[in-house]
Amino acid sequence: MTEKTAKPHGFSRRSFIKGAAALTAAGALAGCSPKTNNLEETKEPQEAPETKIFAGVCRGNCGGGCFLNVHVRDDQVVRTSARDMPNPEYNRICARGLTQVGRIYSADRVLYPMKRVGERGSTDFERISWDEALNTIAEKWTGYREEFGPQSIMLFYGSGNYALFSGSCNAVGAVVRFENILGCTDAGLDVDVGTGYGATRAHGGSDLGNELTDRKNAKTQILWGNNPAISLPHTLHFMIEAKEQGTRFIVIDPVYNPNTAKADWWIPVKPGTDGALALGVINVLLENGWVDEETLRTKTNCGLLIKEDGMFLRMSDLGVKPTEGDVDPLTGKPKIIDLPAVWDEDTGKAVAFSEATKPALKNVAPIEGHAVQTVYENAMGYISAWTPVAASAVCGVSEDDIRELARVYYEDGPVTTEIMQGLNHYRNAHYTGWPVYLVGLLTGNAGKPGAAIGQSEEYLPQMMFSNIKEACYPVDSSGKAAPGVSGHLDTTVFEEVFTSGKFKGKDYVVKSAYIHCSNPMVTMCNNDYTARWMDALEFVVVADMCMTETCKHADIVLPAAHWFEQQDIGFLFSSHPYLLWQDKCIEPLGEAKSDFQIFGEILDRLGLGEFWCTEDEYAETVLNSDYWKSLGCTLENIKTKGAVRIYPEGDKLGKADVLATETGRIQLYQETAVPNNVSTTDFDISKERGLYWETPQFIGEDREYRQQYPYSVLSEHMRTHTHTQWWECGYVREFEREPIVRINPDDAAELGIVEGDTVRLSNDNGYVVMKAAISAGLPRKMVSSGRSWQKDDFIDGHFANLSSKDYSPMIANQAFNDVAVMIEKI
Ligand SMILES: Nc1nc2c(c(=O)[nH]1)N[C@H]1C(S)=C(S)[C@@H](COP(=O)(O)OP(=O)(O)OC[C@H]3O[C@@H](n4cnc5c(=O)[nH]c(N)nc54)[C@H](O)[C@@H]3O)O[C@H]1N2
Ligand SMILES: Nc1nc2c(c(=O)[nH]1)N[C@H]1C(S)=C(S)[C@@H](COP(=O)(O)OP(=O)(O)OC[C@H]3O[C@@H](n4cnc5c(=O)[nH]c(N)nc54)[C@H](O)[C@@H]3O)O[C@H]1N2
Ligand code: SF4
Ligand SMILES: [Mo]
Repeated sequence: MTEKTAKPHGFSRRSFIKGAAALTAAGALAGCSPKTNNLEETKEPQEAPETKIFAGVCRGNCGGGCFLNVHVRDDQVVRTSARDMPNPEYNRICARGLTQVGRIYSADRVLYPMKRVGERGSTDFERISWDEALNTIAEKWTGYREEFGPQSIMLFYGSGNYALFSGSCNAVGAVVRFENILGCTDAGLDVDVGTGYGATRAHGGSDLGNELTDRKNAKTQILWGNNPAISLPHTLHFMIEAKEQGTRFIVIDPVYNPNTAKADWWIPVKPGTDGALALGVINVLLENGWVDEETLRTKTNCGLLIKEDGMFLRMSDLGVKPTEGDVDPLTGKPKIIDLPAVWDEDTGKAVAFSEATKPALKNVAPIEGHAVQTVYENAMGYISAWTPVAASAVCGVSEDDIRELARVYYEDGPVTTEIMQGLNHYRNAHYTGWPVYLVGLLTGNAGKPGAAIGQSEEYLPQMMFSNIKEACYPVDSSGKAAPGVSGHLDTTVFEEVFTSGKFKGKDYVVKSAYIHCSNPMVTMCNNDYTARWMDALEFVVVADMCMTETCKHADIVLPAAHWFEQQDIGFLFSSHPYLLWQDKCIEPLGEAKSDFQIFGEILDRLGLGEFWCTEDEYAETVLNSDYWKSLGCTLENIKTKGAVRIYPEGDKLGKADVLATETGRIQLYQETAVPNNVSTTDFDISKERGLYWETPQFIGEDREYRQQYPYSVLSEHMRTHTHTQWWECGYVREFEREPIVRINPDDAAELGIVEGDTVRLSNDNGYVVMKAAISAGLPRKMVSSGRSWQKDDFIDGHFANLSSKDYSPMIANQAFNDVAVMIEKI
């Protein structure tokens, strides 16, 4: 497609842009798109260069995946604009999408392979050739592999690019094939999994969200720990349009922010205490009989019987031999079926739960010598303590408001509850997730038009229907399969493992890391710790588009091509149901290469090139599954149509009639718990079986730590950055020049701080110095700050130093907001 442009007057556009590119390559342009000043005018009028428009996908981890037009003139990207989706309701772009040009031609682009010649952390690098870079990697890695084994190389990848070939989709991206061929250690971001892990206890699976276009069917929509105005800007209009059509808009958030400003009702909960709020709501629902007995008996596991050892009474306890079911794809063995029993009041017998017409909810006498308690009794034992009075004392929401919220779920449905990560970035996130999801589930507010709970567009389930086996575990010509990764490490153990060469008492040597699509020096908790683990490694390679704080700790930096400099497929988004095609719009700048190509060239030099393939072959393999075929999701279709839906029109994501739990029902108790944290050796099972909630580790008002450090710290996902991305974009700098911390006016007055003062935030982990701003949107004793800045942006210290790198033994989930500090004016 082409666009005729106005004839440029007076100077040759072609020569000026070429000149600008050369300047940029030399690092002389300050992170902006080509400028038009100081250029000599040519006398000869020239033909207007043609503008070509290509398909582009904006695909950092803002969850957006906006479909863009990339306007190219003279082999230069000159502009981006929103591109039409098949359903125009999904057409979107934001200020970041509009400033992509500033990233491509940023002075901070990495244009050539570089090797470190100074200290780790310094900017002393020297340009080297691709041959030298790849040969050094191959030589080092071959040595480590031979001496210590394949696990001695660790692949760490983040969320920089949600695309199939060169990105970081952790389900089916080519990066997964790369690491399985290497047989290396797998590592990545330990983030965003706490609430979901807890929610899984309630319903067994992933989110129960509906497509965003369903929002208008809700009578009530509740944002519970979600900031779409900033974090998912392309989704907010669905919510606001529904509001305009009469859907009530409720926001549960400690902060008065742009979403709250639009709310019909704002519920200002204390940070990290939503679990208490939800338990208070459940208490009201059950005390008032607003969850009817029929629901409790037939839609929940409340009738199941718990023995004294905490395990369910099963049919085998009653002498019924277990049977074999389908083969479990994970173990390759048949599943053993030994159903939990209930006491059926209709027949006066203990039977398999699925046989009973009226499972007893309480007072079941011992059965064949087993004293039992029902799940209902167990749950009520806990819930009854969470009266509105008790819940209000912890979460700060009034008793009346807790009762009113319960009433809304009971009477004002269908209710859609939209949850993102506001509940998640605390140490107690999984204890919060379970009761919060129960509120929606117990009131029937899931799996129906207008009724849903979770994130509206969560696509991991669809990705899992790909042909992962052949795409990610390739076979060579002799029939030998790629070995698969040798192990997984969570960040919390990196330093210990890298320095001791041991993991859980066994030898586990890691010598080298390859960092792909991530900036962990800024994005992982505790920057000092991240520097320590990176520096504990002998050889670090970072592939990035720009010279991040992480690159500065690398031995070799590889220039990754920008998204528009390569073909790819946008895969895994949270805001629309499409796979999107990315054209190669321009040649990579400098000597940049696509990551897909880099992976292949590294494997070639390690003698493993036979396992690699072309991009088209990769896509065709991934999409070669019944699921994708049934939807017409072929490579050909994606290339020609640009956008192809990933589930049928009108198909709800959040089917909640049969849940993915053992009983297919809502759970209020589970007998076992598997930690999602590889370093865990021990945990307290008594906290993990039934409902249980505790305050966050550092910001809980009952915690001693808080006495010394009275301010909780919220990390804001910034409007101008997607995590750290766009830091290199000059336009963005013009909007937001430096980090600031926002403080409530009364707190500021108490501290003697006024707008613009320099302040120091500190705690046991570290400190940061930046400017203060006064904001009445924040509650007392809670401050907030954008979390995407790099070390050089701060007056002193680092924001990422305030957080602790440790997490709950149950789940590898970094607790970015479980941070308390003291504040001094300096
Ligand atoms: N512009 C931009 N967009 C992004 C990102 C980005 O960096 N920049 N990052 C993306 C990623 S990976 C993620 S995970 C998402 C995160 O997206 P969100 O989860 O929407 O963002 P957060 O800012 O973490 O928090 C959401 C809201 O929760 C509130 N909150 C904080 N603590 C609590 C609490 O204890 N209880 C309740 N009820 N609310 C609380 C905050 O005030 C905020 O309004 O954003 C994605 N989108
Ligand atoms: N304090 C605090 N920290 C947080 C959070 C918080 O709320 N508070 N949120 C956390 C969350 S929710 C998340 S998801 C993480 C995200 O953490 P990261 O994934 O580490 O975040 P990004 O800053 O997006 O880093 C991506 C990097 O990949 C690069 N990149 C982009 N595209 C490509 C490509 O195609 N190839 C290569 N090789 N590189 C590419 C970018 O330039 C960028 O440097 O951050 C977490 N960190
Ligand atoms: S940054 Fe996110 S919202 Fe903005 S254009 Fe890109 S994908 Fe869309
Ligand atoms: Mo995230």
